[in-house]
Amino acid sequence: MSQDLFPDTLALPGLTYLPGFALGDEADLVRAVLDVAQGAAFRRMKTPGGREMSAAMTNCGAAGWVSDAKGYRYARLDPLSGAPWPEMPAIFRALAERAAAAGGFAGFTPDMALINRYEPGAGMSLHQDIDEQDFSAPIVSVSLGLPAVFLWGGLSRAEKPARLPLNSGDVLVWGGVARKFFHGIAPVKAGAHSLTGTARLNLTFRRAL
Ligand code: MD6
Ligand code: FE
Repeated sequence: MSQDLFPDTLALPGLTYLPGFALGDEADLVRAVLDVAQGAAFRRMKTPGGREMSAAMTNCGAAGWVSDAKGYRYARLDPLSGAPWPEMPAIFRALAERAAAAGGFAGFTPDMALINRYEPGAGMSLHQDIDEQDFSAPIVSVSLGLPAVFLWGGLSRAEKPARLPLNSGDVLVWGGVARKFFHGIAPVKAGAHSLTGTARLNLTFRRAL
């Protein structure tokens, strides 16, 4: 269709928006998040500056993203338990690979997923994802539960971000020229969702190691 009022993908340079791409998998994905959290609990990490982040996090796969007084990094062991992070659920990997292909990154296989949980009022200030080894790999981001507004900046923190509303089941694939763009999440508004209750969950699949 040449004039599609409701495109099922929207591509900005380096960012592909796949609305509803994960809708059929929502319930299984939420169950898998709860499984991961049984092995590696959600926790609110501290920034290197000593502030507690408002989103709670956990990880699965070969490494986990961690933040503490020593800085931001990927760690093969969960600092809370001293054990490896839970394995990545098969449904996570399958979805991430399908979405990456839909976003122009066929062949991407994530080695880990960072899972963020936002309760109302929690958000994430503008940041770059630059702790990974391989910037040729994209990031695949899956939203579940309460809606949120994604803030989409540029290569400098000073650029005023665009605001992209995200709903449960929406997927972003992100890489190439935009791989190091600043981005964030506006404070999540209170609400209720049948699968996640009062929370928004976000999965970001990465090639970290
Ligand atoms: C979030 N996401 O949606 C936070 N980073 O909860 C991110 O920080 C993010 O969605 C890189 C690529 C996609 C993302
Ligand atoms: Fe990020």
